[in-house]
Amino acid sequence: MRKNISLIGVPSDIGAGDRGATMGPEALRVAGISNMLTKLGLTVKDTGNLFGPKKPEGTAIGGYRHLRENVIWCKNIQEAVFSEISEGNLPVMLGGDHAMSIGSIAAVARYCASVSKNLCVIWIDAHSDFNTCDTSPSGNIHGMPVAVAAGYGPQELLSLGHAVPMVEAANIYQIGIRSVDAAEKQLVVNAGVVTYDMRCIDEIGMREAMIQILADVAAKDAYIHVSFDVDSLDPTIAPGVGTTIPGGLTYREAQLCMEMIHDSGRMISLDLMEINPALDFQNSTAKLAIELTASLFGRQIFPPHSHNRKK
Ligand SMILES: [Mn+2]
Repeated sequence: MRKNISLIGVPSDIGAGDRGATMGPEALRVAGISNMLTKLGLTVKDTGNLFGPKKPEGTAIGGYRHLRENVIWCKNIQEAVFSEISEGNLPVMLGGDHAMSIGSIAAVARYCASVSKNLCVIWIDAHSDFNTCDTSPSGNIHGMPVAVAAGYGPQELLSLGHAVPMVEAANIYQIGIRSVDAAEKQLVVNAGVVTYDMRCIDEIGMREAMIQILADVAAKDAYIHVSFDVDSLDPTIAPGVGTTIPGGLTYREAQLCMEMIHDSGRMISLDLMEINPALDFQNSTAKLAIELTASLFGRQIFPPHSHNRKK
């Protein structure tokens, strides 16, 4: 894994229904993200925050809320993330609402294409985020980024990528899903996104789910972009999100997921998304996100399978 980490703050709530994800990047800094990564032996550069339009009032136009402003944000993100990843750094986007991942995935997909490497996306979320203007009840673009990455969406967003789709749907692995709109469900199935929903995690367990996903990624010899929406976690441990859905990932399920992604050695970029301090309790959700991110970057209780465990 790359050892030079570039933090990129994206204080946007432009794609969300609720206000407040604009404070996410600061919450992650206050919770100590730089310090944690440095302690793991990594070199950390905080590039500061990107700028973009503030959220205007208003409802959806043509099925999209604030499409023009979303495009400006995602274009800025695409440029910043591409620049960092091209210099050999590992970009970590501090969100911000999840629509911003359109920008980071556009950048990472462009980079992978430029070095002739396959890309897989591990999308950890309560929602599929696979709406289009025809299926979205709200028009909020943070419910659409996976659809855009897979080639479904408005031209203004699709054209941020090097190609359409940015990522093949079959290379997108979703974990923690438990809230999908009815019409959206059909799109996810038709597109061929790989879905490990909460029932699946209940039935086979996180370990088996990750073994399957990472074996698939290894067979494709791909880099991994991790897009982590903190609403994937159970709301009892992660209250600071706009769209809490019961029945989410437990602390240990999430930790094991992160630990196993780290062990693959394939992660090339990361989004930490949808932390909303306005809805949080004493910054606990940002602190939890830092705990999980530490595992993603190699913090271990013991080296796996190396100590005096009974065979
Ligand atoms: Mn999401």
